[in-house]
This record gives sequence, structure tokens and C-alpha cells, in this order.
Amino acid sequence: MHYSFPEGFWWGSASSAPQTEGESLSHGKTPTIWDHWFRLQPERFHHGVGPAQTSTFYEHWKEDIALLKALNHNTFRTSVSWARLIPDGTGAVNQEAVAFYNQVIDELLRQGITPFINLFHFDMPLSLQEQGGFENRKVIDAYEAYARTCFELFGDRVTHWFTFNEPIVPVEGGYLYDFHYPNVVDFRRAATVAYHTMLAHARAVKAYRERNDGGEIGIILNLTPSYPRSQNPADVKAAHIADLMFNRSFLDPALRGSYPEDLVALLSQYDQLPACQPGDKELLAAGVVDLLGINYYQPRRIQCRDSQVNPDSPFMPEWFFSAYEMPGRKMNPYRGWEIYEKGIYDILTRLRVEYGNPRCYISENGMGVENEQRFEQDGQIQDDYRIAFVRDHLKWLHKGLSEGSRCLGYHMWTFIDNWSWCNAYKNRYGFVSLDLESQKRTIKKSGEWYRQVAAKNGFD
Ligand code: BGP
Repeated sequence: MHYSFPEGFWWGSASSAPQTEGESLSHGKTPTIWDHWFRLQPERFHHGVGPAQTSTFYEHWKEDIALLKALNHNTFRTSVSWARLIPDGTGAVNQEAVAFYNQVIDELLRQGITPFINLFHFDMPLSLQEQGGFENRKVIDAYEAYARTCFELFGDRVTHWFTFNEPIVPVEGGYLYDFHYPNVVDFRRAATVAYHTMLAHARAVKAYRERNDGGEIGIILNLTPSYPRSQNPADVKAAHIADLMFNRSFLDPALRGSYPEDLVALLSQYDQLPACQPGDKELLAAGVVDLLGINYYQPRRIQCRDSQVNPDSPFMPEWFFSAYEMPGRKMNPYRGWEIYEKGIYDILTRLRVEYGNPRCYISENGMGVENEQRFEQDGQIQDDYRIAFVRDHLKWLHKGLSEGSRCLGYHMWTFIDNWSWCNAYKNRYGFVSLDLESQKRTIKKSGEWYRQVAAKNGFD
């Protein structure tokens, strides 16, 4: 069967400033929480590799954009580094950073690649984290000012903006499960950060709309369909709560402008609701997006709890459900995540049926592989597994389109092997491989395949 995609479908890939730029403490950039945490606890980072060791996009941006062109991308997502653009978090703008981002945006446009610009990809400036990060409402003001600065500087050329990438991840990592700085474990503080993040998002959306620049603004959410183990009511309820906590806590405000009533009731019952202020409700309602980015990697398999909760233990989402391993599930043997291609279709269908069929696109999907060098032959990584992964997800995306979903594109994570948070270079995801020592870039077999798919706007 031939799979063809609508005219103008977005073929591209995604990346972020903190994972690619390098020069993390130079050219005017100040530390983010990542630079700081790496200084404190390098042992928490795979092989002790920190945020300074990236694919050096700061130097190689021109070469990398030429590679994007070679891969036939028509769109590309990256982010602006707040700590580079406004080194103190608020106030003076770093003119060298302005020149850098201008060059990148102009070169992308010159090559016929539409830049999608995200404002925040887990990289809180340390100076603002020291004031409490998003726990502190003042940081919402700072974020809004940063967003306005970006719109002012680049809004004449950038038409696709995103406020946050996976905003739930810093909440889970930094305030619940200890895999991001500031390594707090406290549900109510986590809920406050999540809530303030969405207020900040809504402020940026409002600010952008006031400008009438003619572009669109959205948010990028990692959606993990929650599948119950059985249709037994206890399993179904458990999956529903996991869905409320991990998907709808951001999806509903982004698409409906308000929180699900049963989530509010649940958190209120356990006295975990963040403090609201007059005007918040109206602000949230103004934050409904023009475009939703969907990051999809793996589903969540849920069953009812298999043991009693200790009421003296700290309140956690896991009070309400347990994870289970579905027998016969397909695993990525090189990363340890379940591969469930149909999840992409289930997300699109749900958005169409329950959320009014918003404009959306797949903003990340990809396959991480450990020790990928072992698949190199004659100087090129033969990543047939990645081709199969992308193709099989695209088939389900195509089915969603054929049923009326308004999915406008597909971005793979990621363009070039990059540095990834605590995992550093453990899992390689790129269409292009990176030799960290020499910084040599080589297109993988999957990159060549994707180049053809984008050129033909489809595949067989
Ligand atoms: C997503 C993030 C990306 C990237 C990716 C792969 O959640 O948006 O920034 O890190 O996951 O993650 P990892 O390298 O941990 O496998």
C-alpha cells in the first residue's frame, strides 16, 4: 500500500537549545539548573557527561542547517535559551545571543525550512530557580517578559511558537521523582509548579495574540495513553486517574482553558490543591492554543493498586494505581521502552472525538538506542530498526488522518544525536550520528530513508 500525506505536510525533526548549543557558560550565557546540578553532582549524569558537551550547534549551526536541508526538512523545531538571551533571567538582553538566533532563523528561512521556536525546554535559568523557579509567581512575570522579548525580536519571521516542551517533566523530575534539579519530593509543591507553568503559558499566549503577528502559538505535551489492564472497574478507574494526573493536567487547560473537575475534586479531597488567585481562571481560559504539539514515545499500562497505601507515606500519584507489564508487549531492546505504534492513532482519535479535533502535529517521536556504534558498517549506522519504528508510527498517523484528524506534520526526535539530561549520550536518537570527539556528522540509513519520504510526501 502507498501512504501519501496531505500537501504541505510538515516533515522535520525536533531539538532543543540546551541539548545542542554547547557554549553553556560562555558568550554571555549564565548557568541553568542543568549547569548547576552538574557542578554539584556530576555522578548523576551518565558517564559524568554534562550540559557543556553537546553537538555544538552554537558553532556548527550553518553546517547543521545544510544537513536539515539535505534531509528535505520543510520544518524544524528548536528552542531559545532563556539564560543565553537574558542572562540575569530578567532585564538586559544579550546582543550576541540575538545575533546568534537571528542567524539561525534567517538561515533556516533561506533554506526553505520553517522554524518552530519553543521558549522553554526544561532549562530554568539558575538565577530564577534560586528565587523558587515556577513555585514563585514572580517567575511567571519573568517568563512573560522573556516571551515578549522573543516575540519582539523574532516575531517578524517566526510564525510557529511554543511556550513549553513537556511541561510535566520538570514537575515530575524536579518535584516528585528526583530526576531533575531541585530534587524535591513533594506533591503539593509539584502541583504548584504545574499550575504556575500553565499560568505562565497563558500569559505568553495572551501576549503573543495582542501583537497580531499573524502566526500561531501552542504548547508541546508528552501524551501517554493510559491503558487499563482489564475492563474491571477498579483497573478502569486507576487508568482514569493516571490519565488525569499525567495527561489531562496539562491537556485540558491547553485545549479547554480549564482543569478537569474530577482532578480538582481529587486533589482537593487530599488537600493538595495549589493556591489560586483572582483572575487565574480567566487567564487560563485565555491560554487555549492554536496548535498542539504531541510528543509520543510510549503508553502507560495501568492496573489498580496491588497493595494498600500507607497513609503516612507522602502523597503520590501512585497512591491510586500501579503499573503493569503487558504480556507480549513489544519492547525497544536498545532503550527499554515499550513500542506501541497504535498509541499515536489513539491520541489523534481522542483529540478528534473528545477535544474538538484541534490543529496538532507529532512534535516528537523516536527511538533511543544504546551503543549504537555497534550498528555501523562502512562508516554509516545501519539503523533499520529506526526506519521500521518511524514507518510504523507514520502508518497509524496516516490512519488518523484518513479518519479526519487535523494532524499537520511529523517531527522525529531528533535530528542529530544529542546530549540528553541525566542520560547524556546513553541513548542515541538522531537521523545523523555524531562523533563526540571530532564532532563529525554522518547521515544514518534512517536519515536517507526519511529524505526520500519527505521528497515523495509518502512511502510504500
Ligand atoms: C523527551 C524530551 C527530549 C529528549 C527525549 C529523549 O522527553 O523532550 O528532550 O530528551 O525525551 O529522552 P532520553 O534521552 O532520556 O531517552
